[in-house]
Amino acid sequence: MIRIAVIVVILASAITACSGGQAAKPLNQLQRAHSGSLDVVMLSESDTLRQGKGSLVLEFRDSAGKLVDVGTVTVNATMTMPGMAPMFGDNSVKQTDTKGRYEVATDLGMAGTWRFTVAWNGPAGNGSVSMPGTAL
Ligand SMILES: [Cu+2]
Repeated sequence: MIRIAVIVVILASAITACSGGQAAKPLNQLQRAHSGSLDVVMLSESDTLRQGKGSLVLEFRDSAGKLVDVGTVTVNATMTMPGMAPMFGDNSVKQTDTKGRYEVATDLGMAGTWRFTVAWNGPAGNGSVSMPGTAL
């Protein structure tokens, strides 16, 4: 009887897993920073950012957790290393069909901890936050 229950549970979870169809993979929150009433959230399909070409998602949320359209967004990534000139990542930001959510194509030339500066200018005013991000 227990064995049947286990099989039922496994089948149920398999069906749940498949019912997503072509829905996007769930995203992991990598970082979150506040600026006034805005939360800036960095998300990725994996647990880290990727060295070389990769991608991340930025979301802007109000204190109630709702997405906020912030207009134009820029992302700069730098890495400082002792005794070396700082490195710069190459990021291109694209607004998605969902207001307040942005896709960022990243190109991070080295594994390690990068410092991201996210700036915005639009309906929610302008501002910027800084957050770390680890590329592997
Ligand atoms: Cu470096």
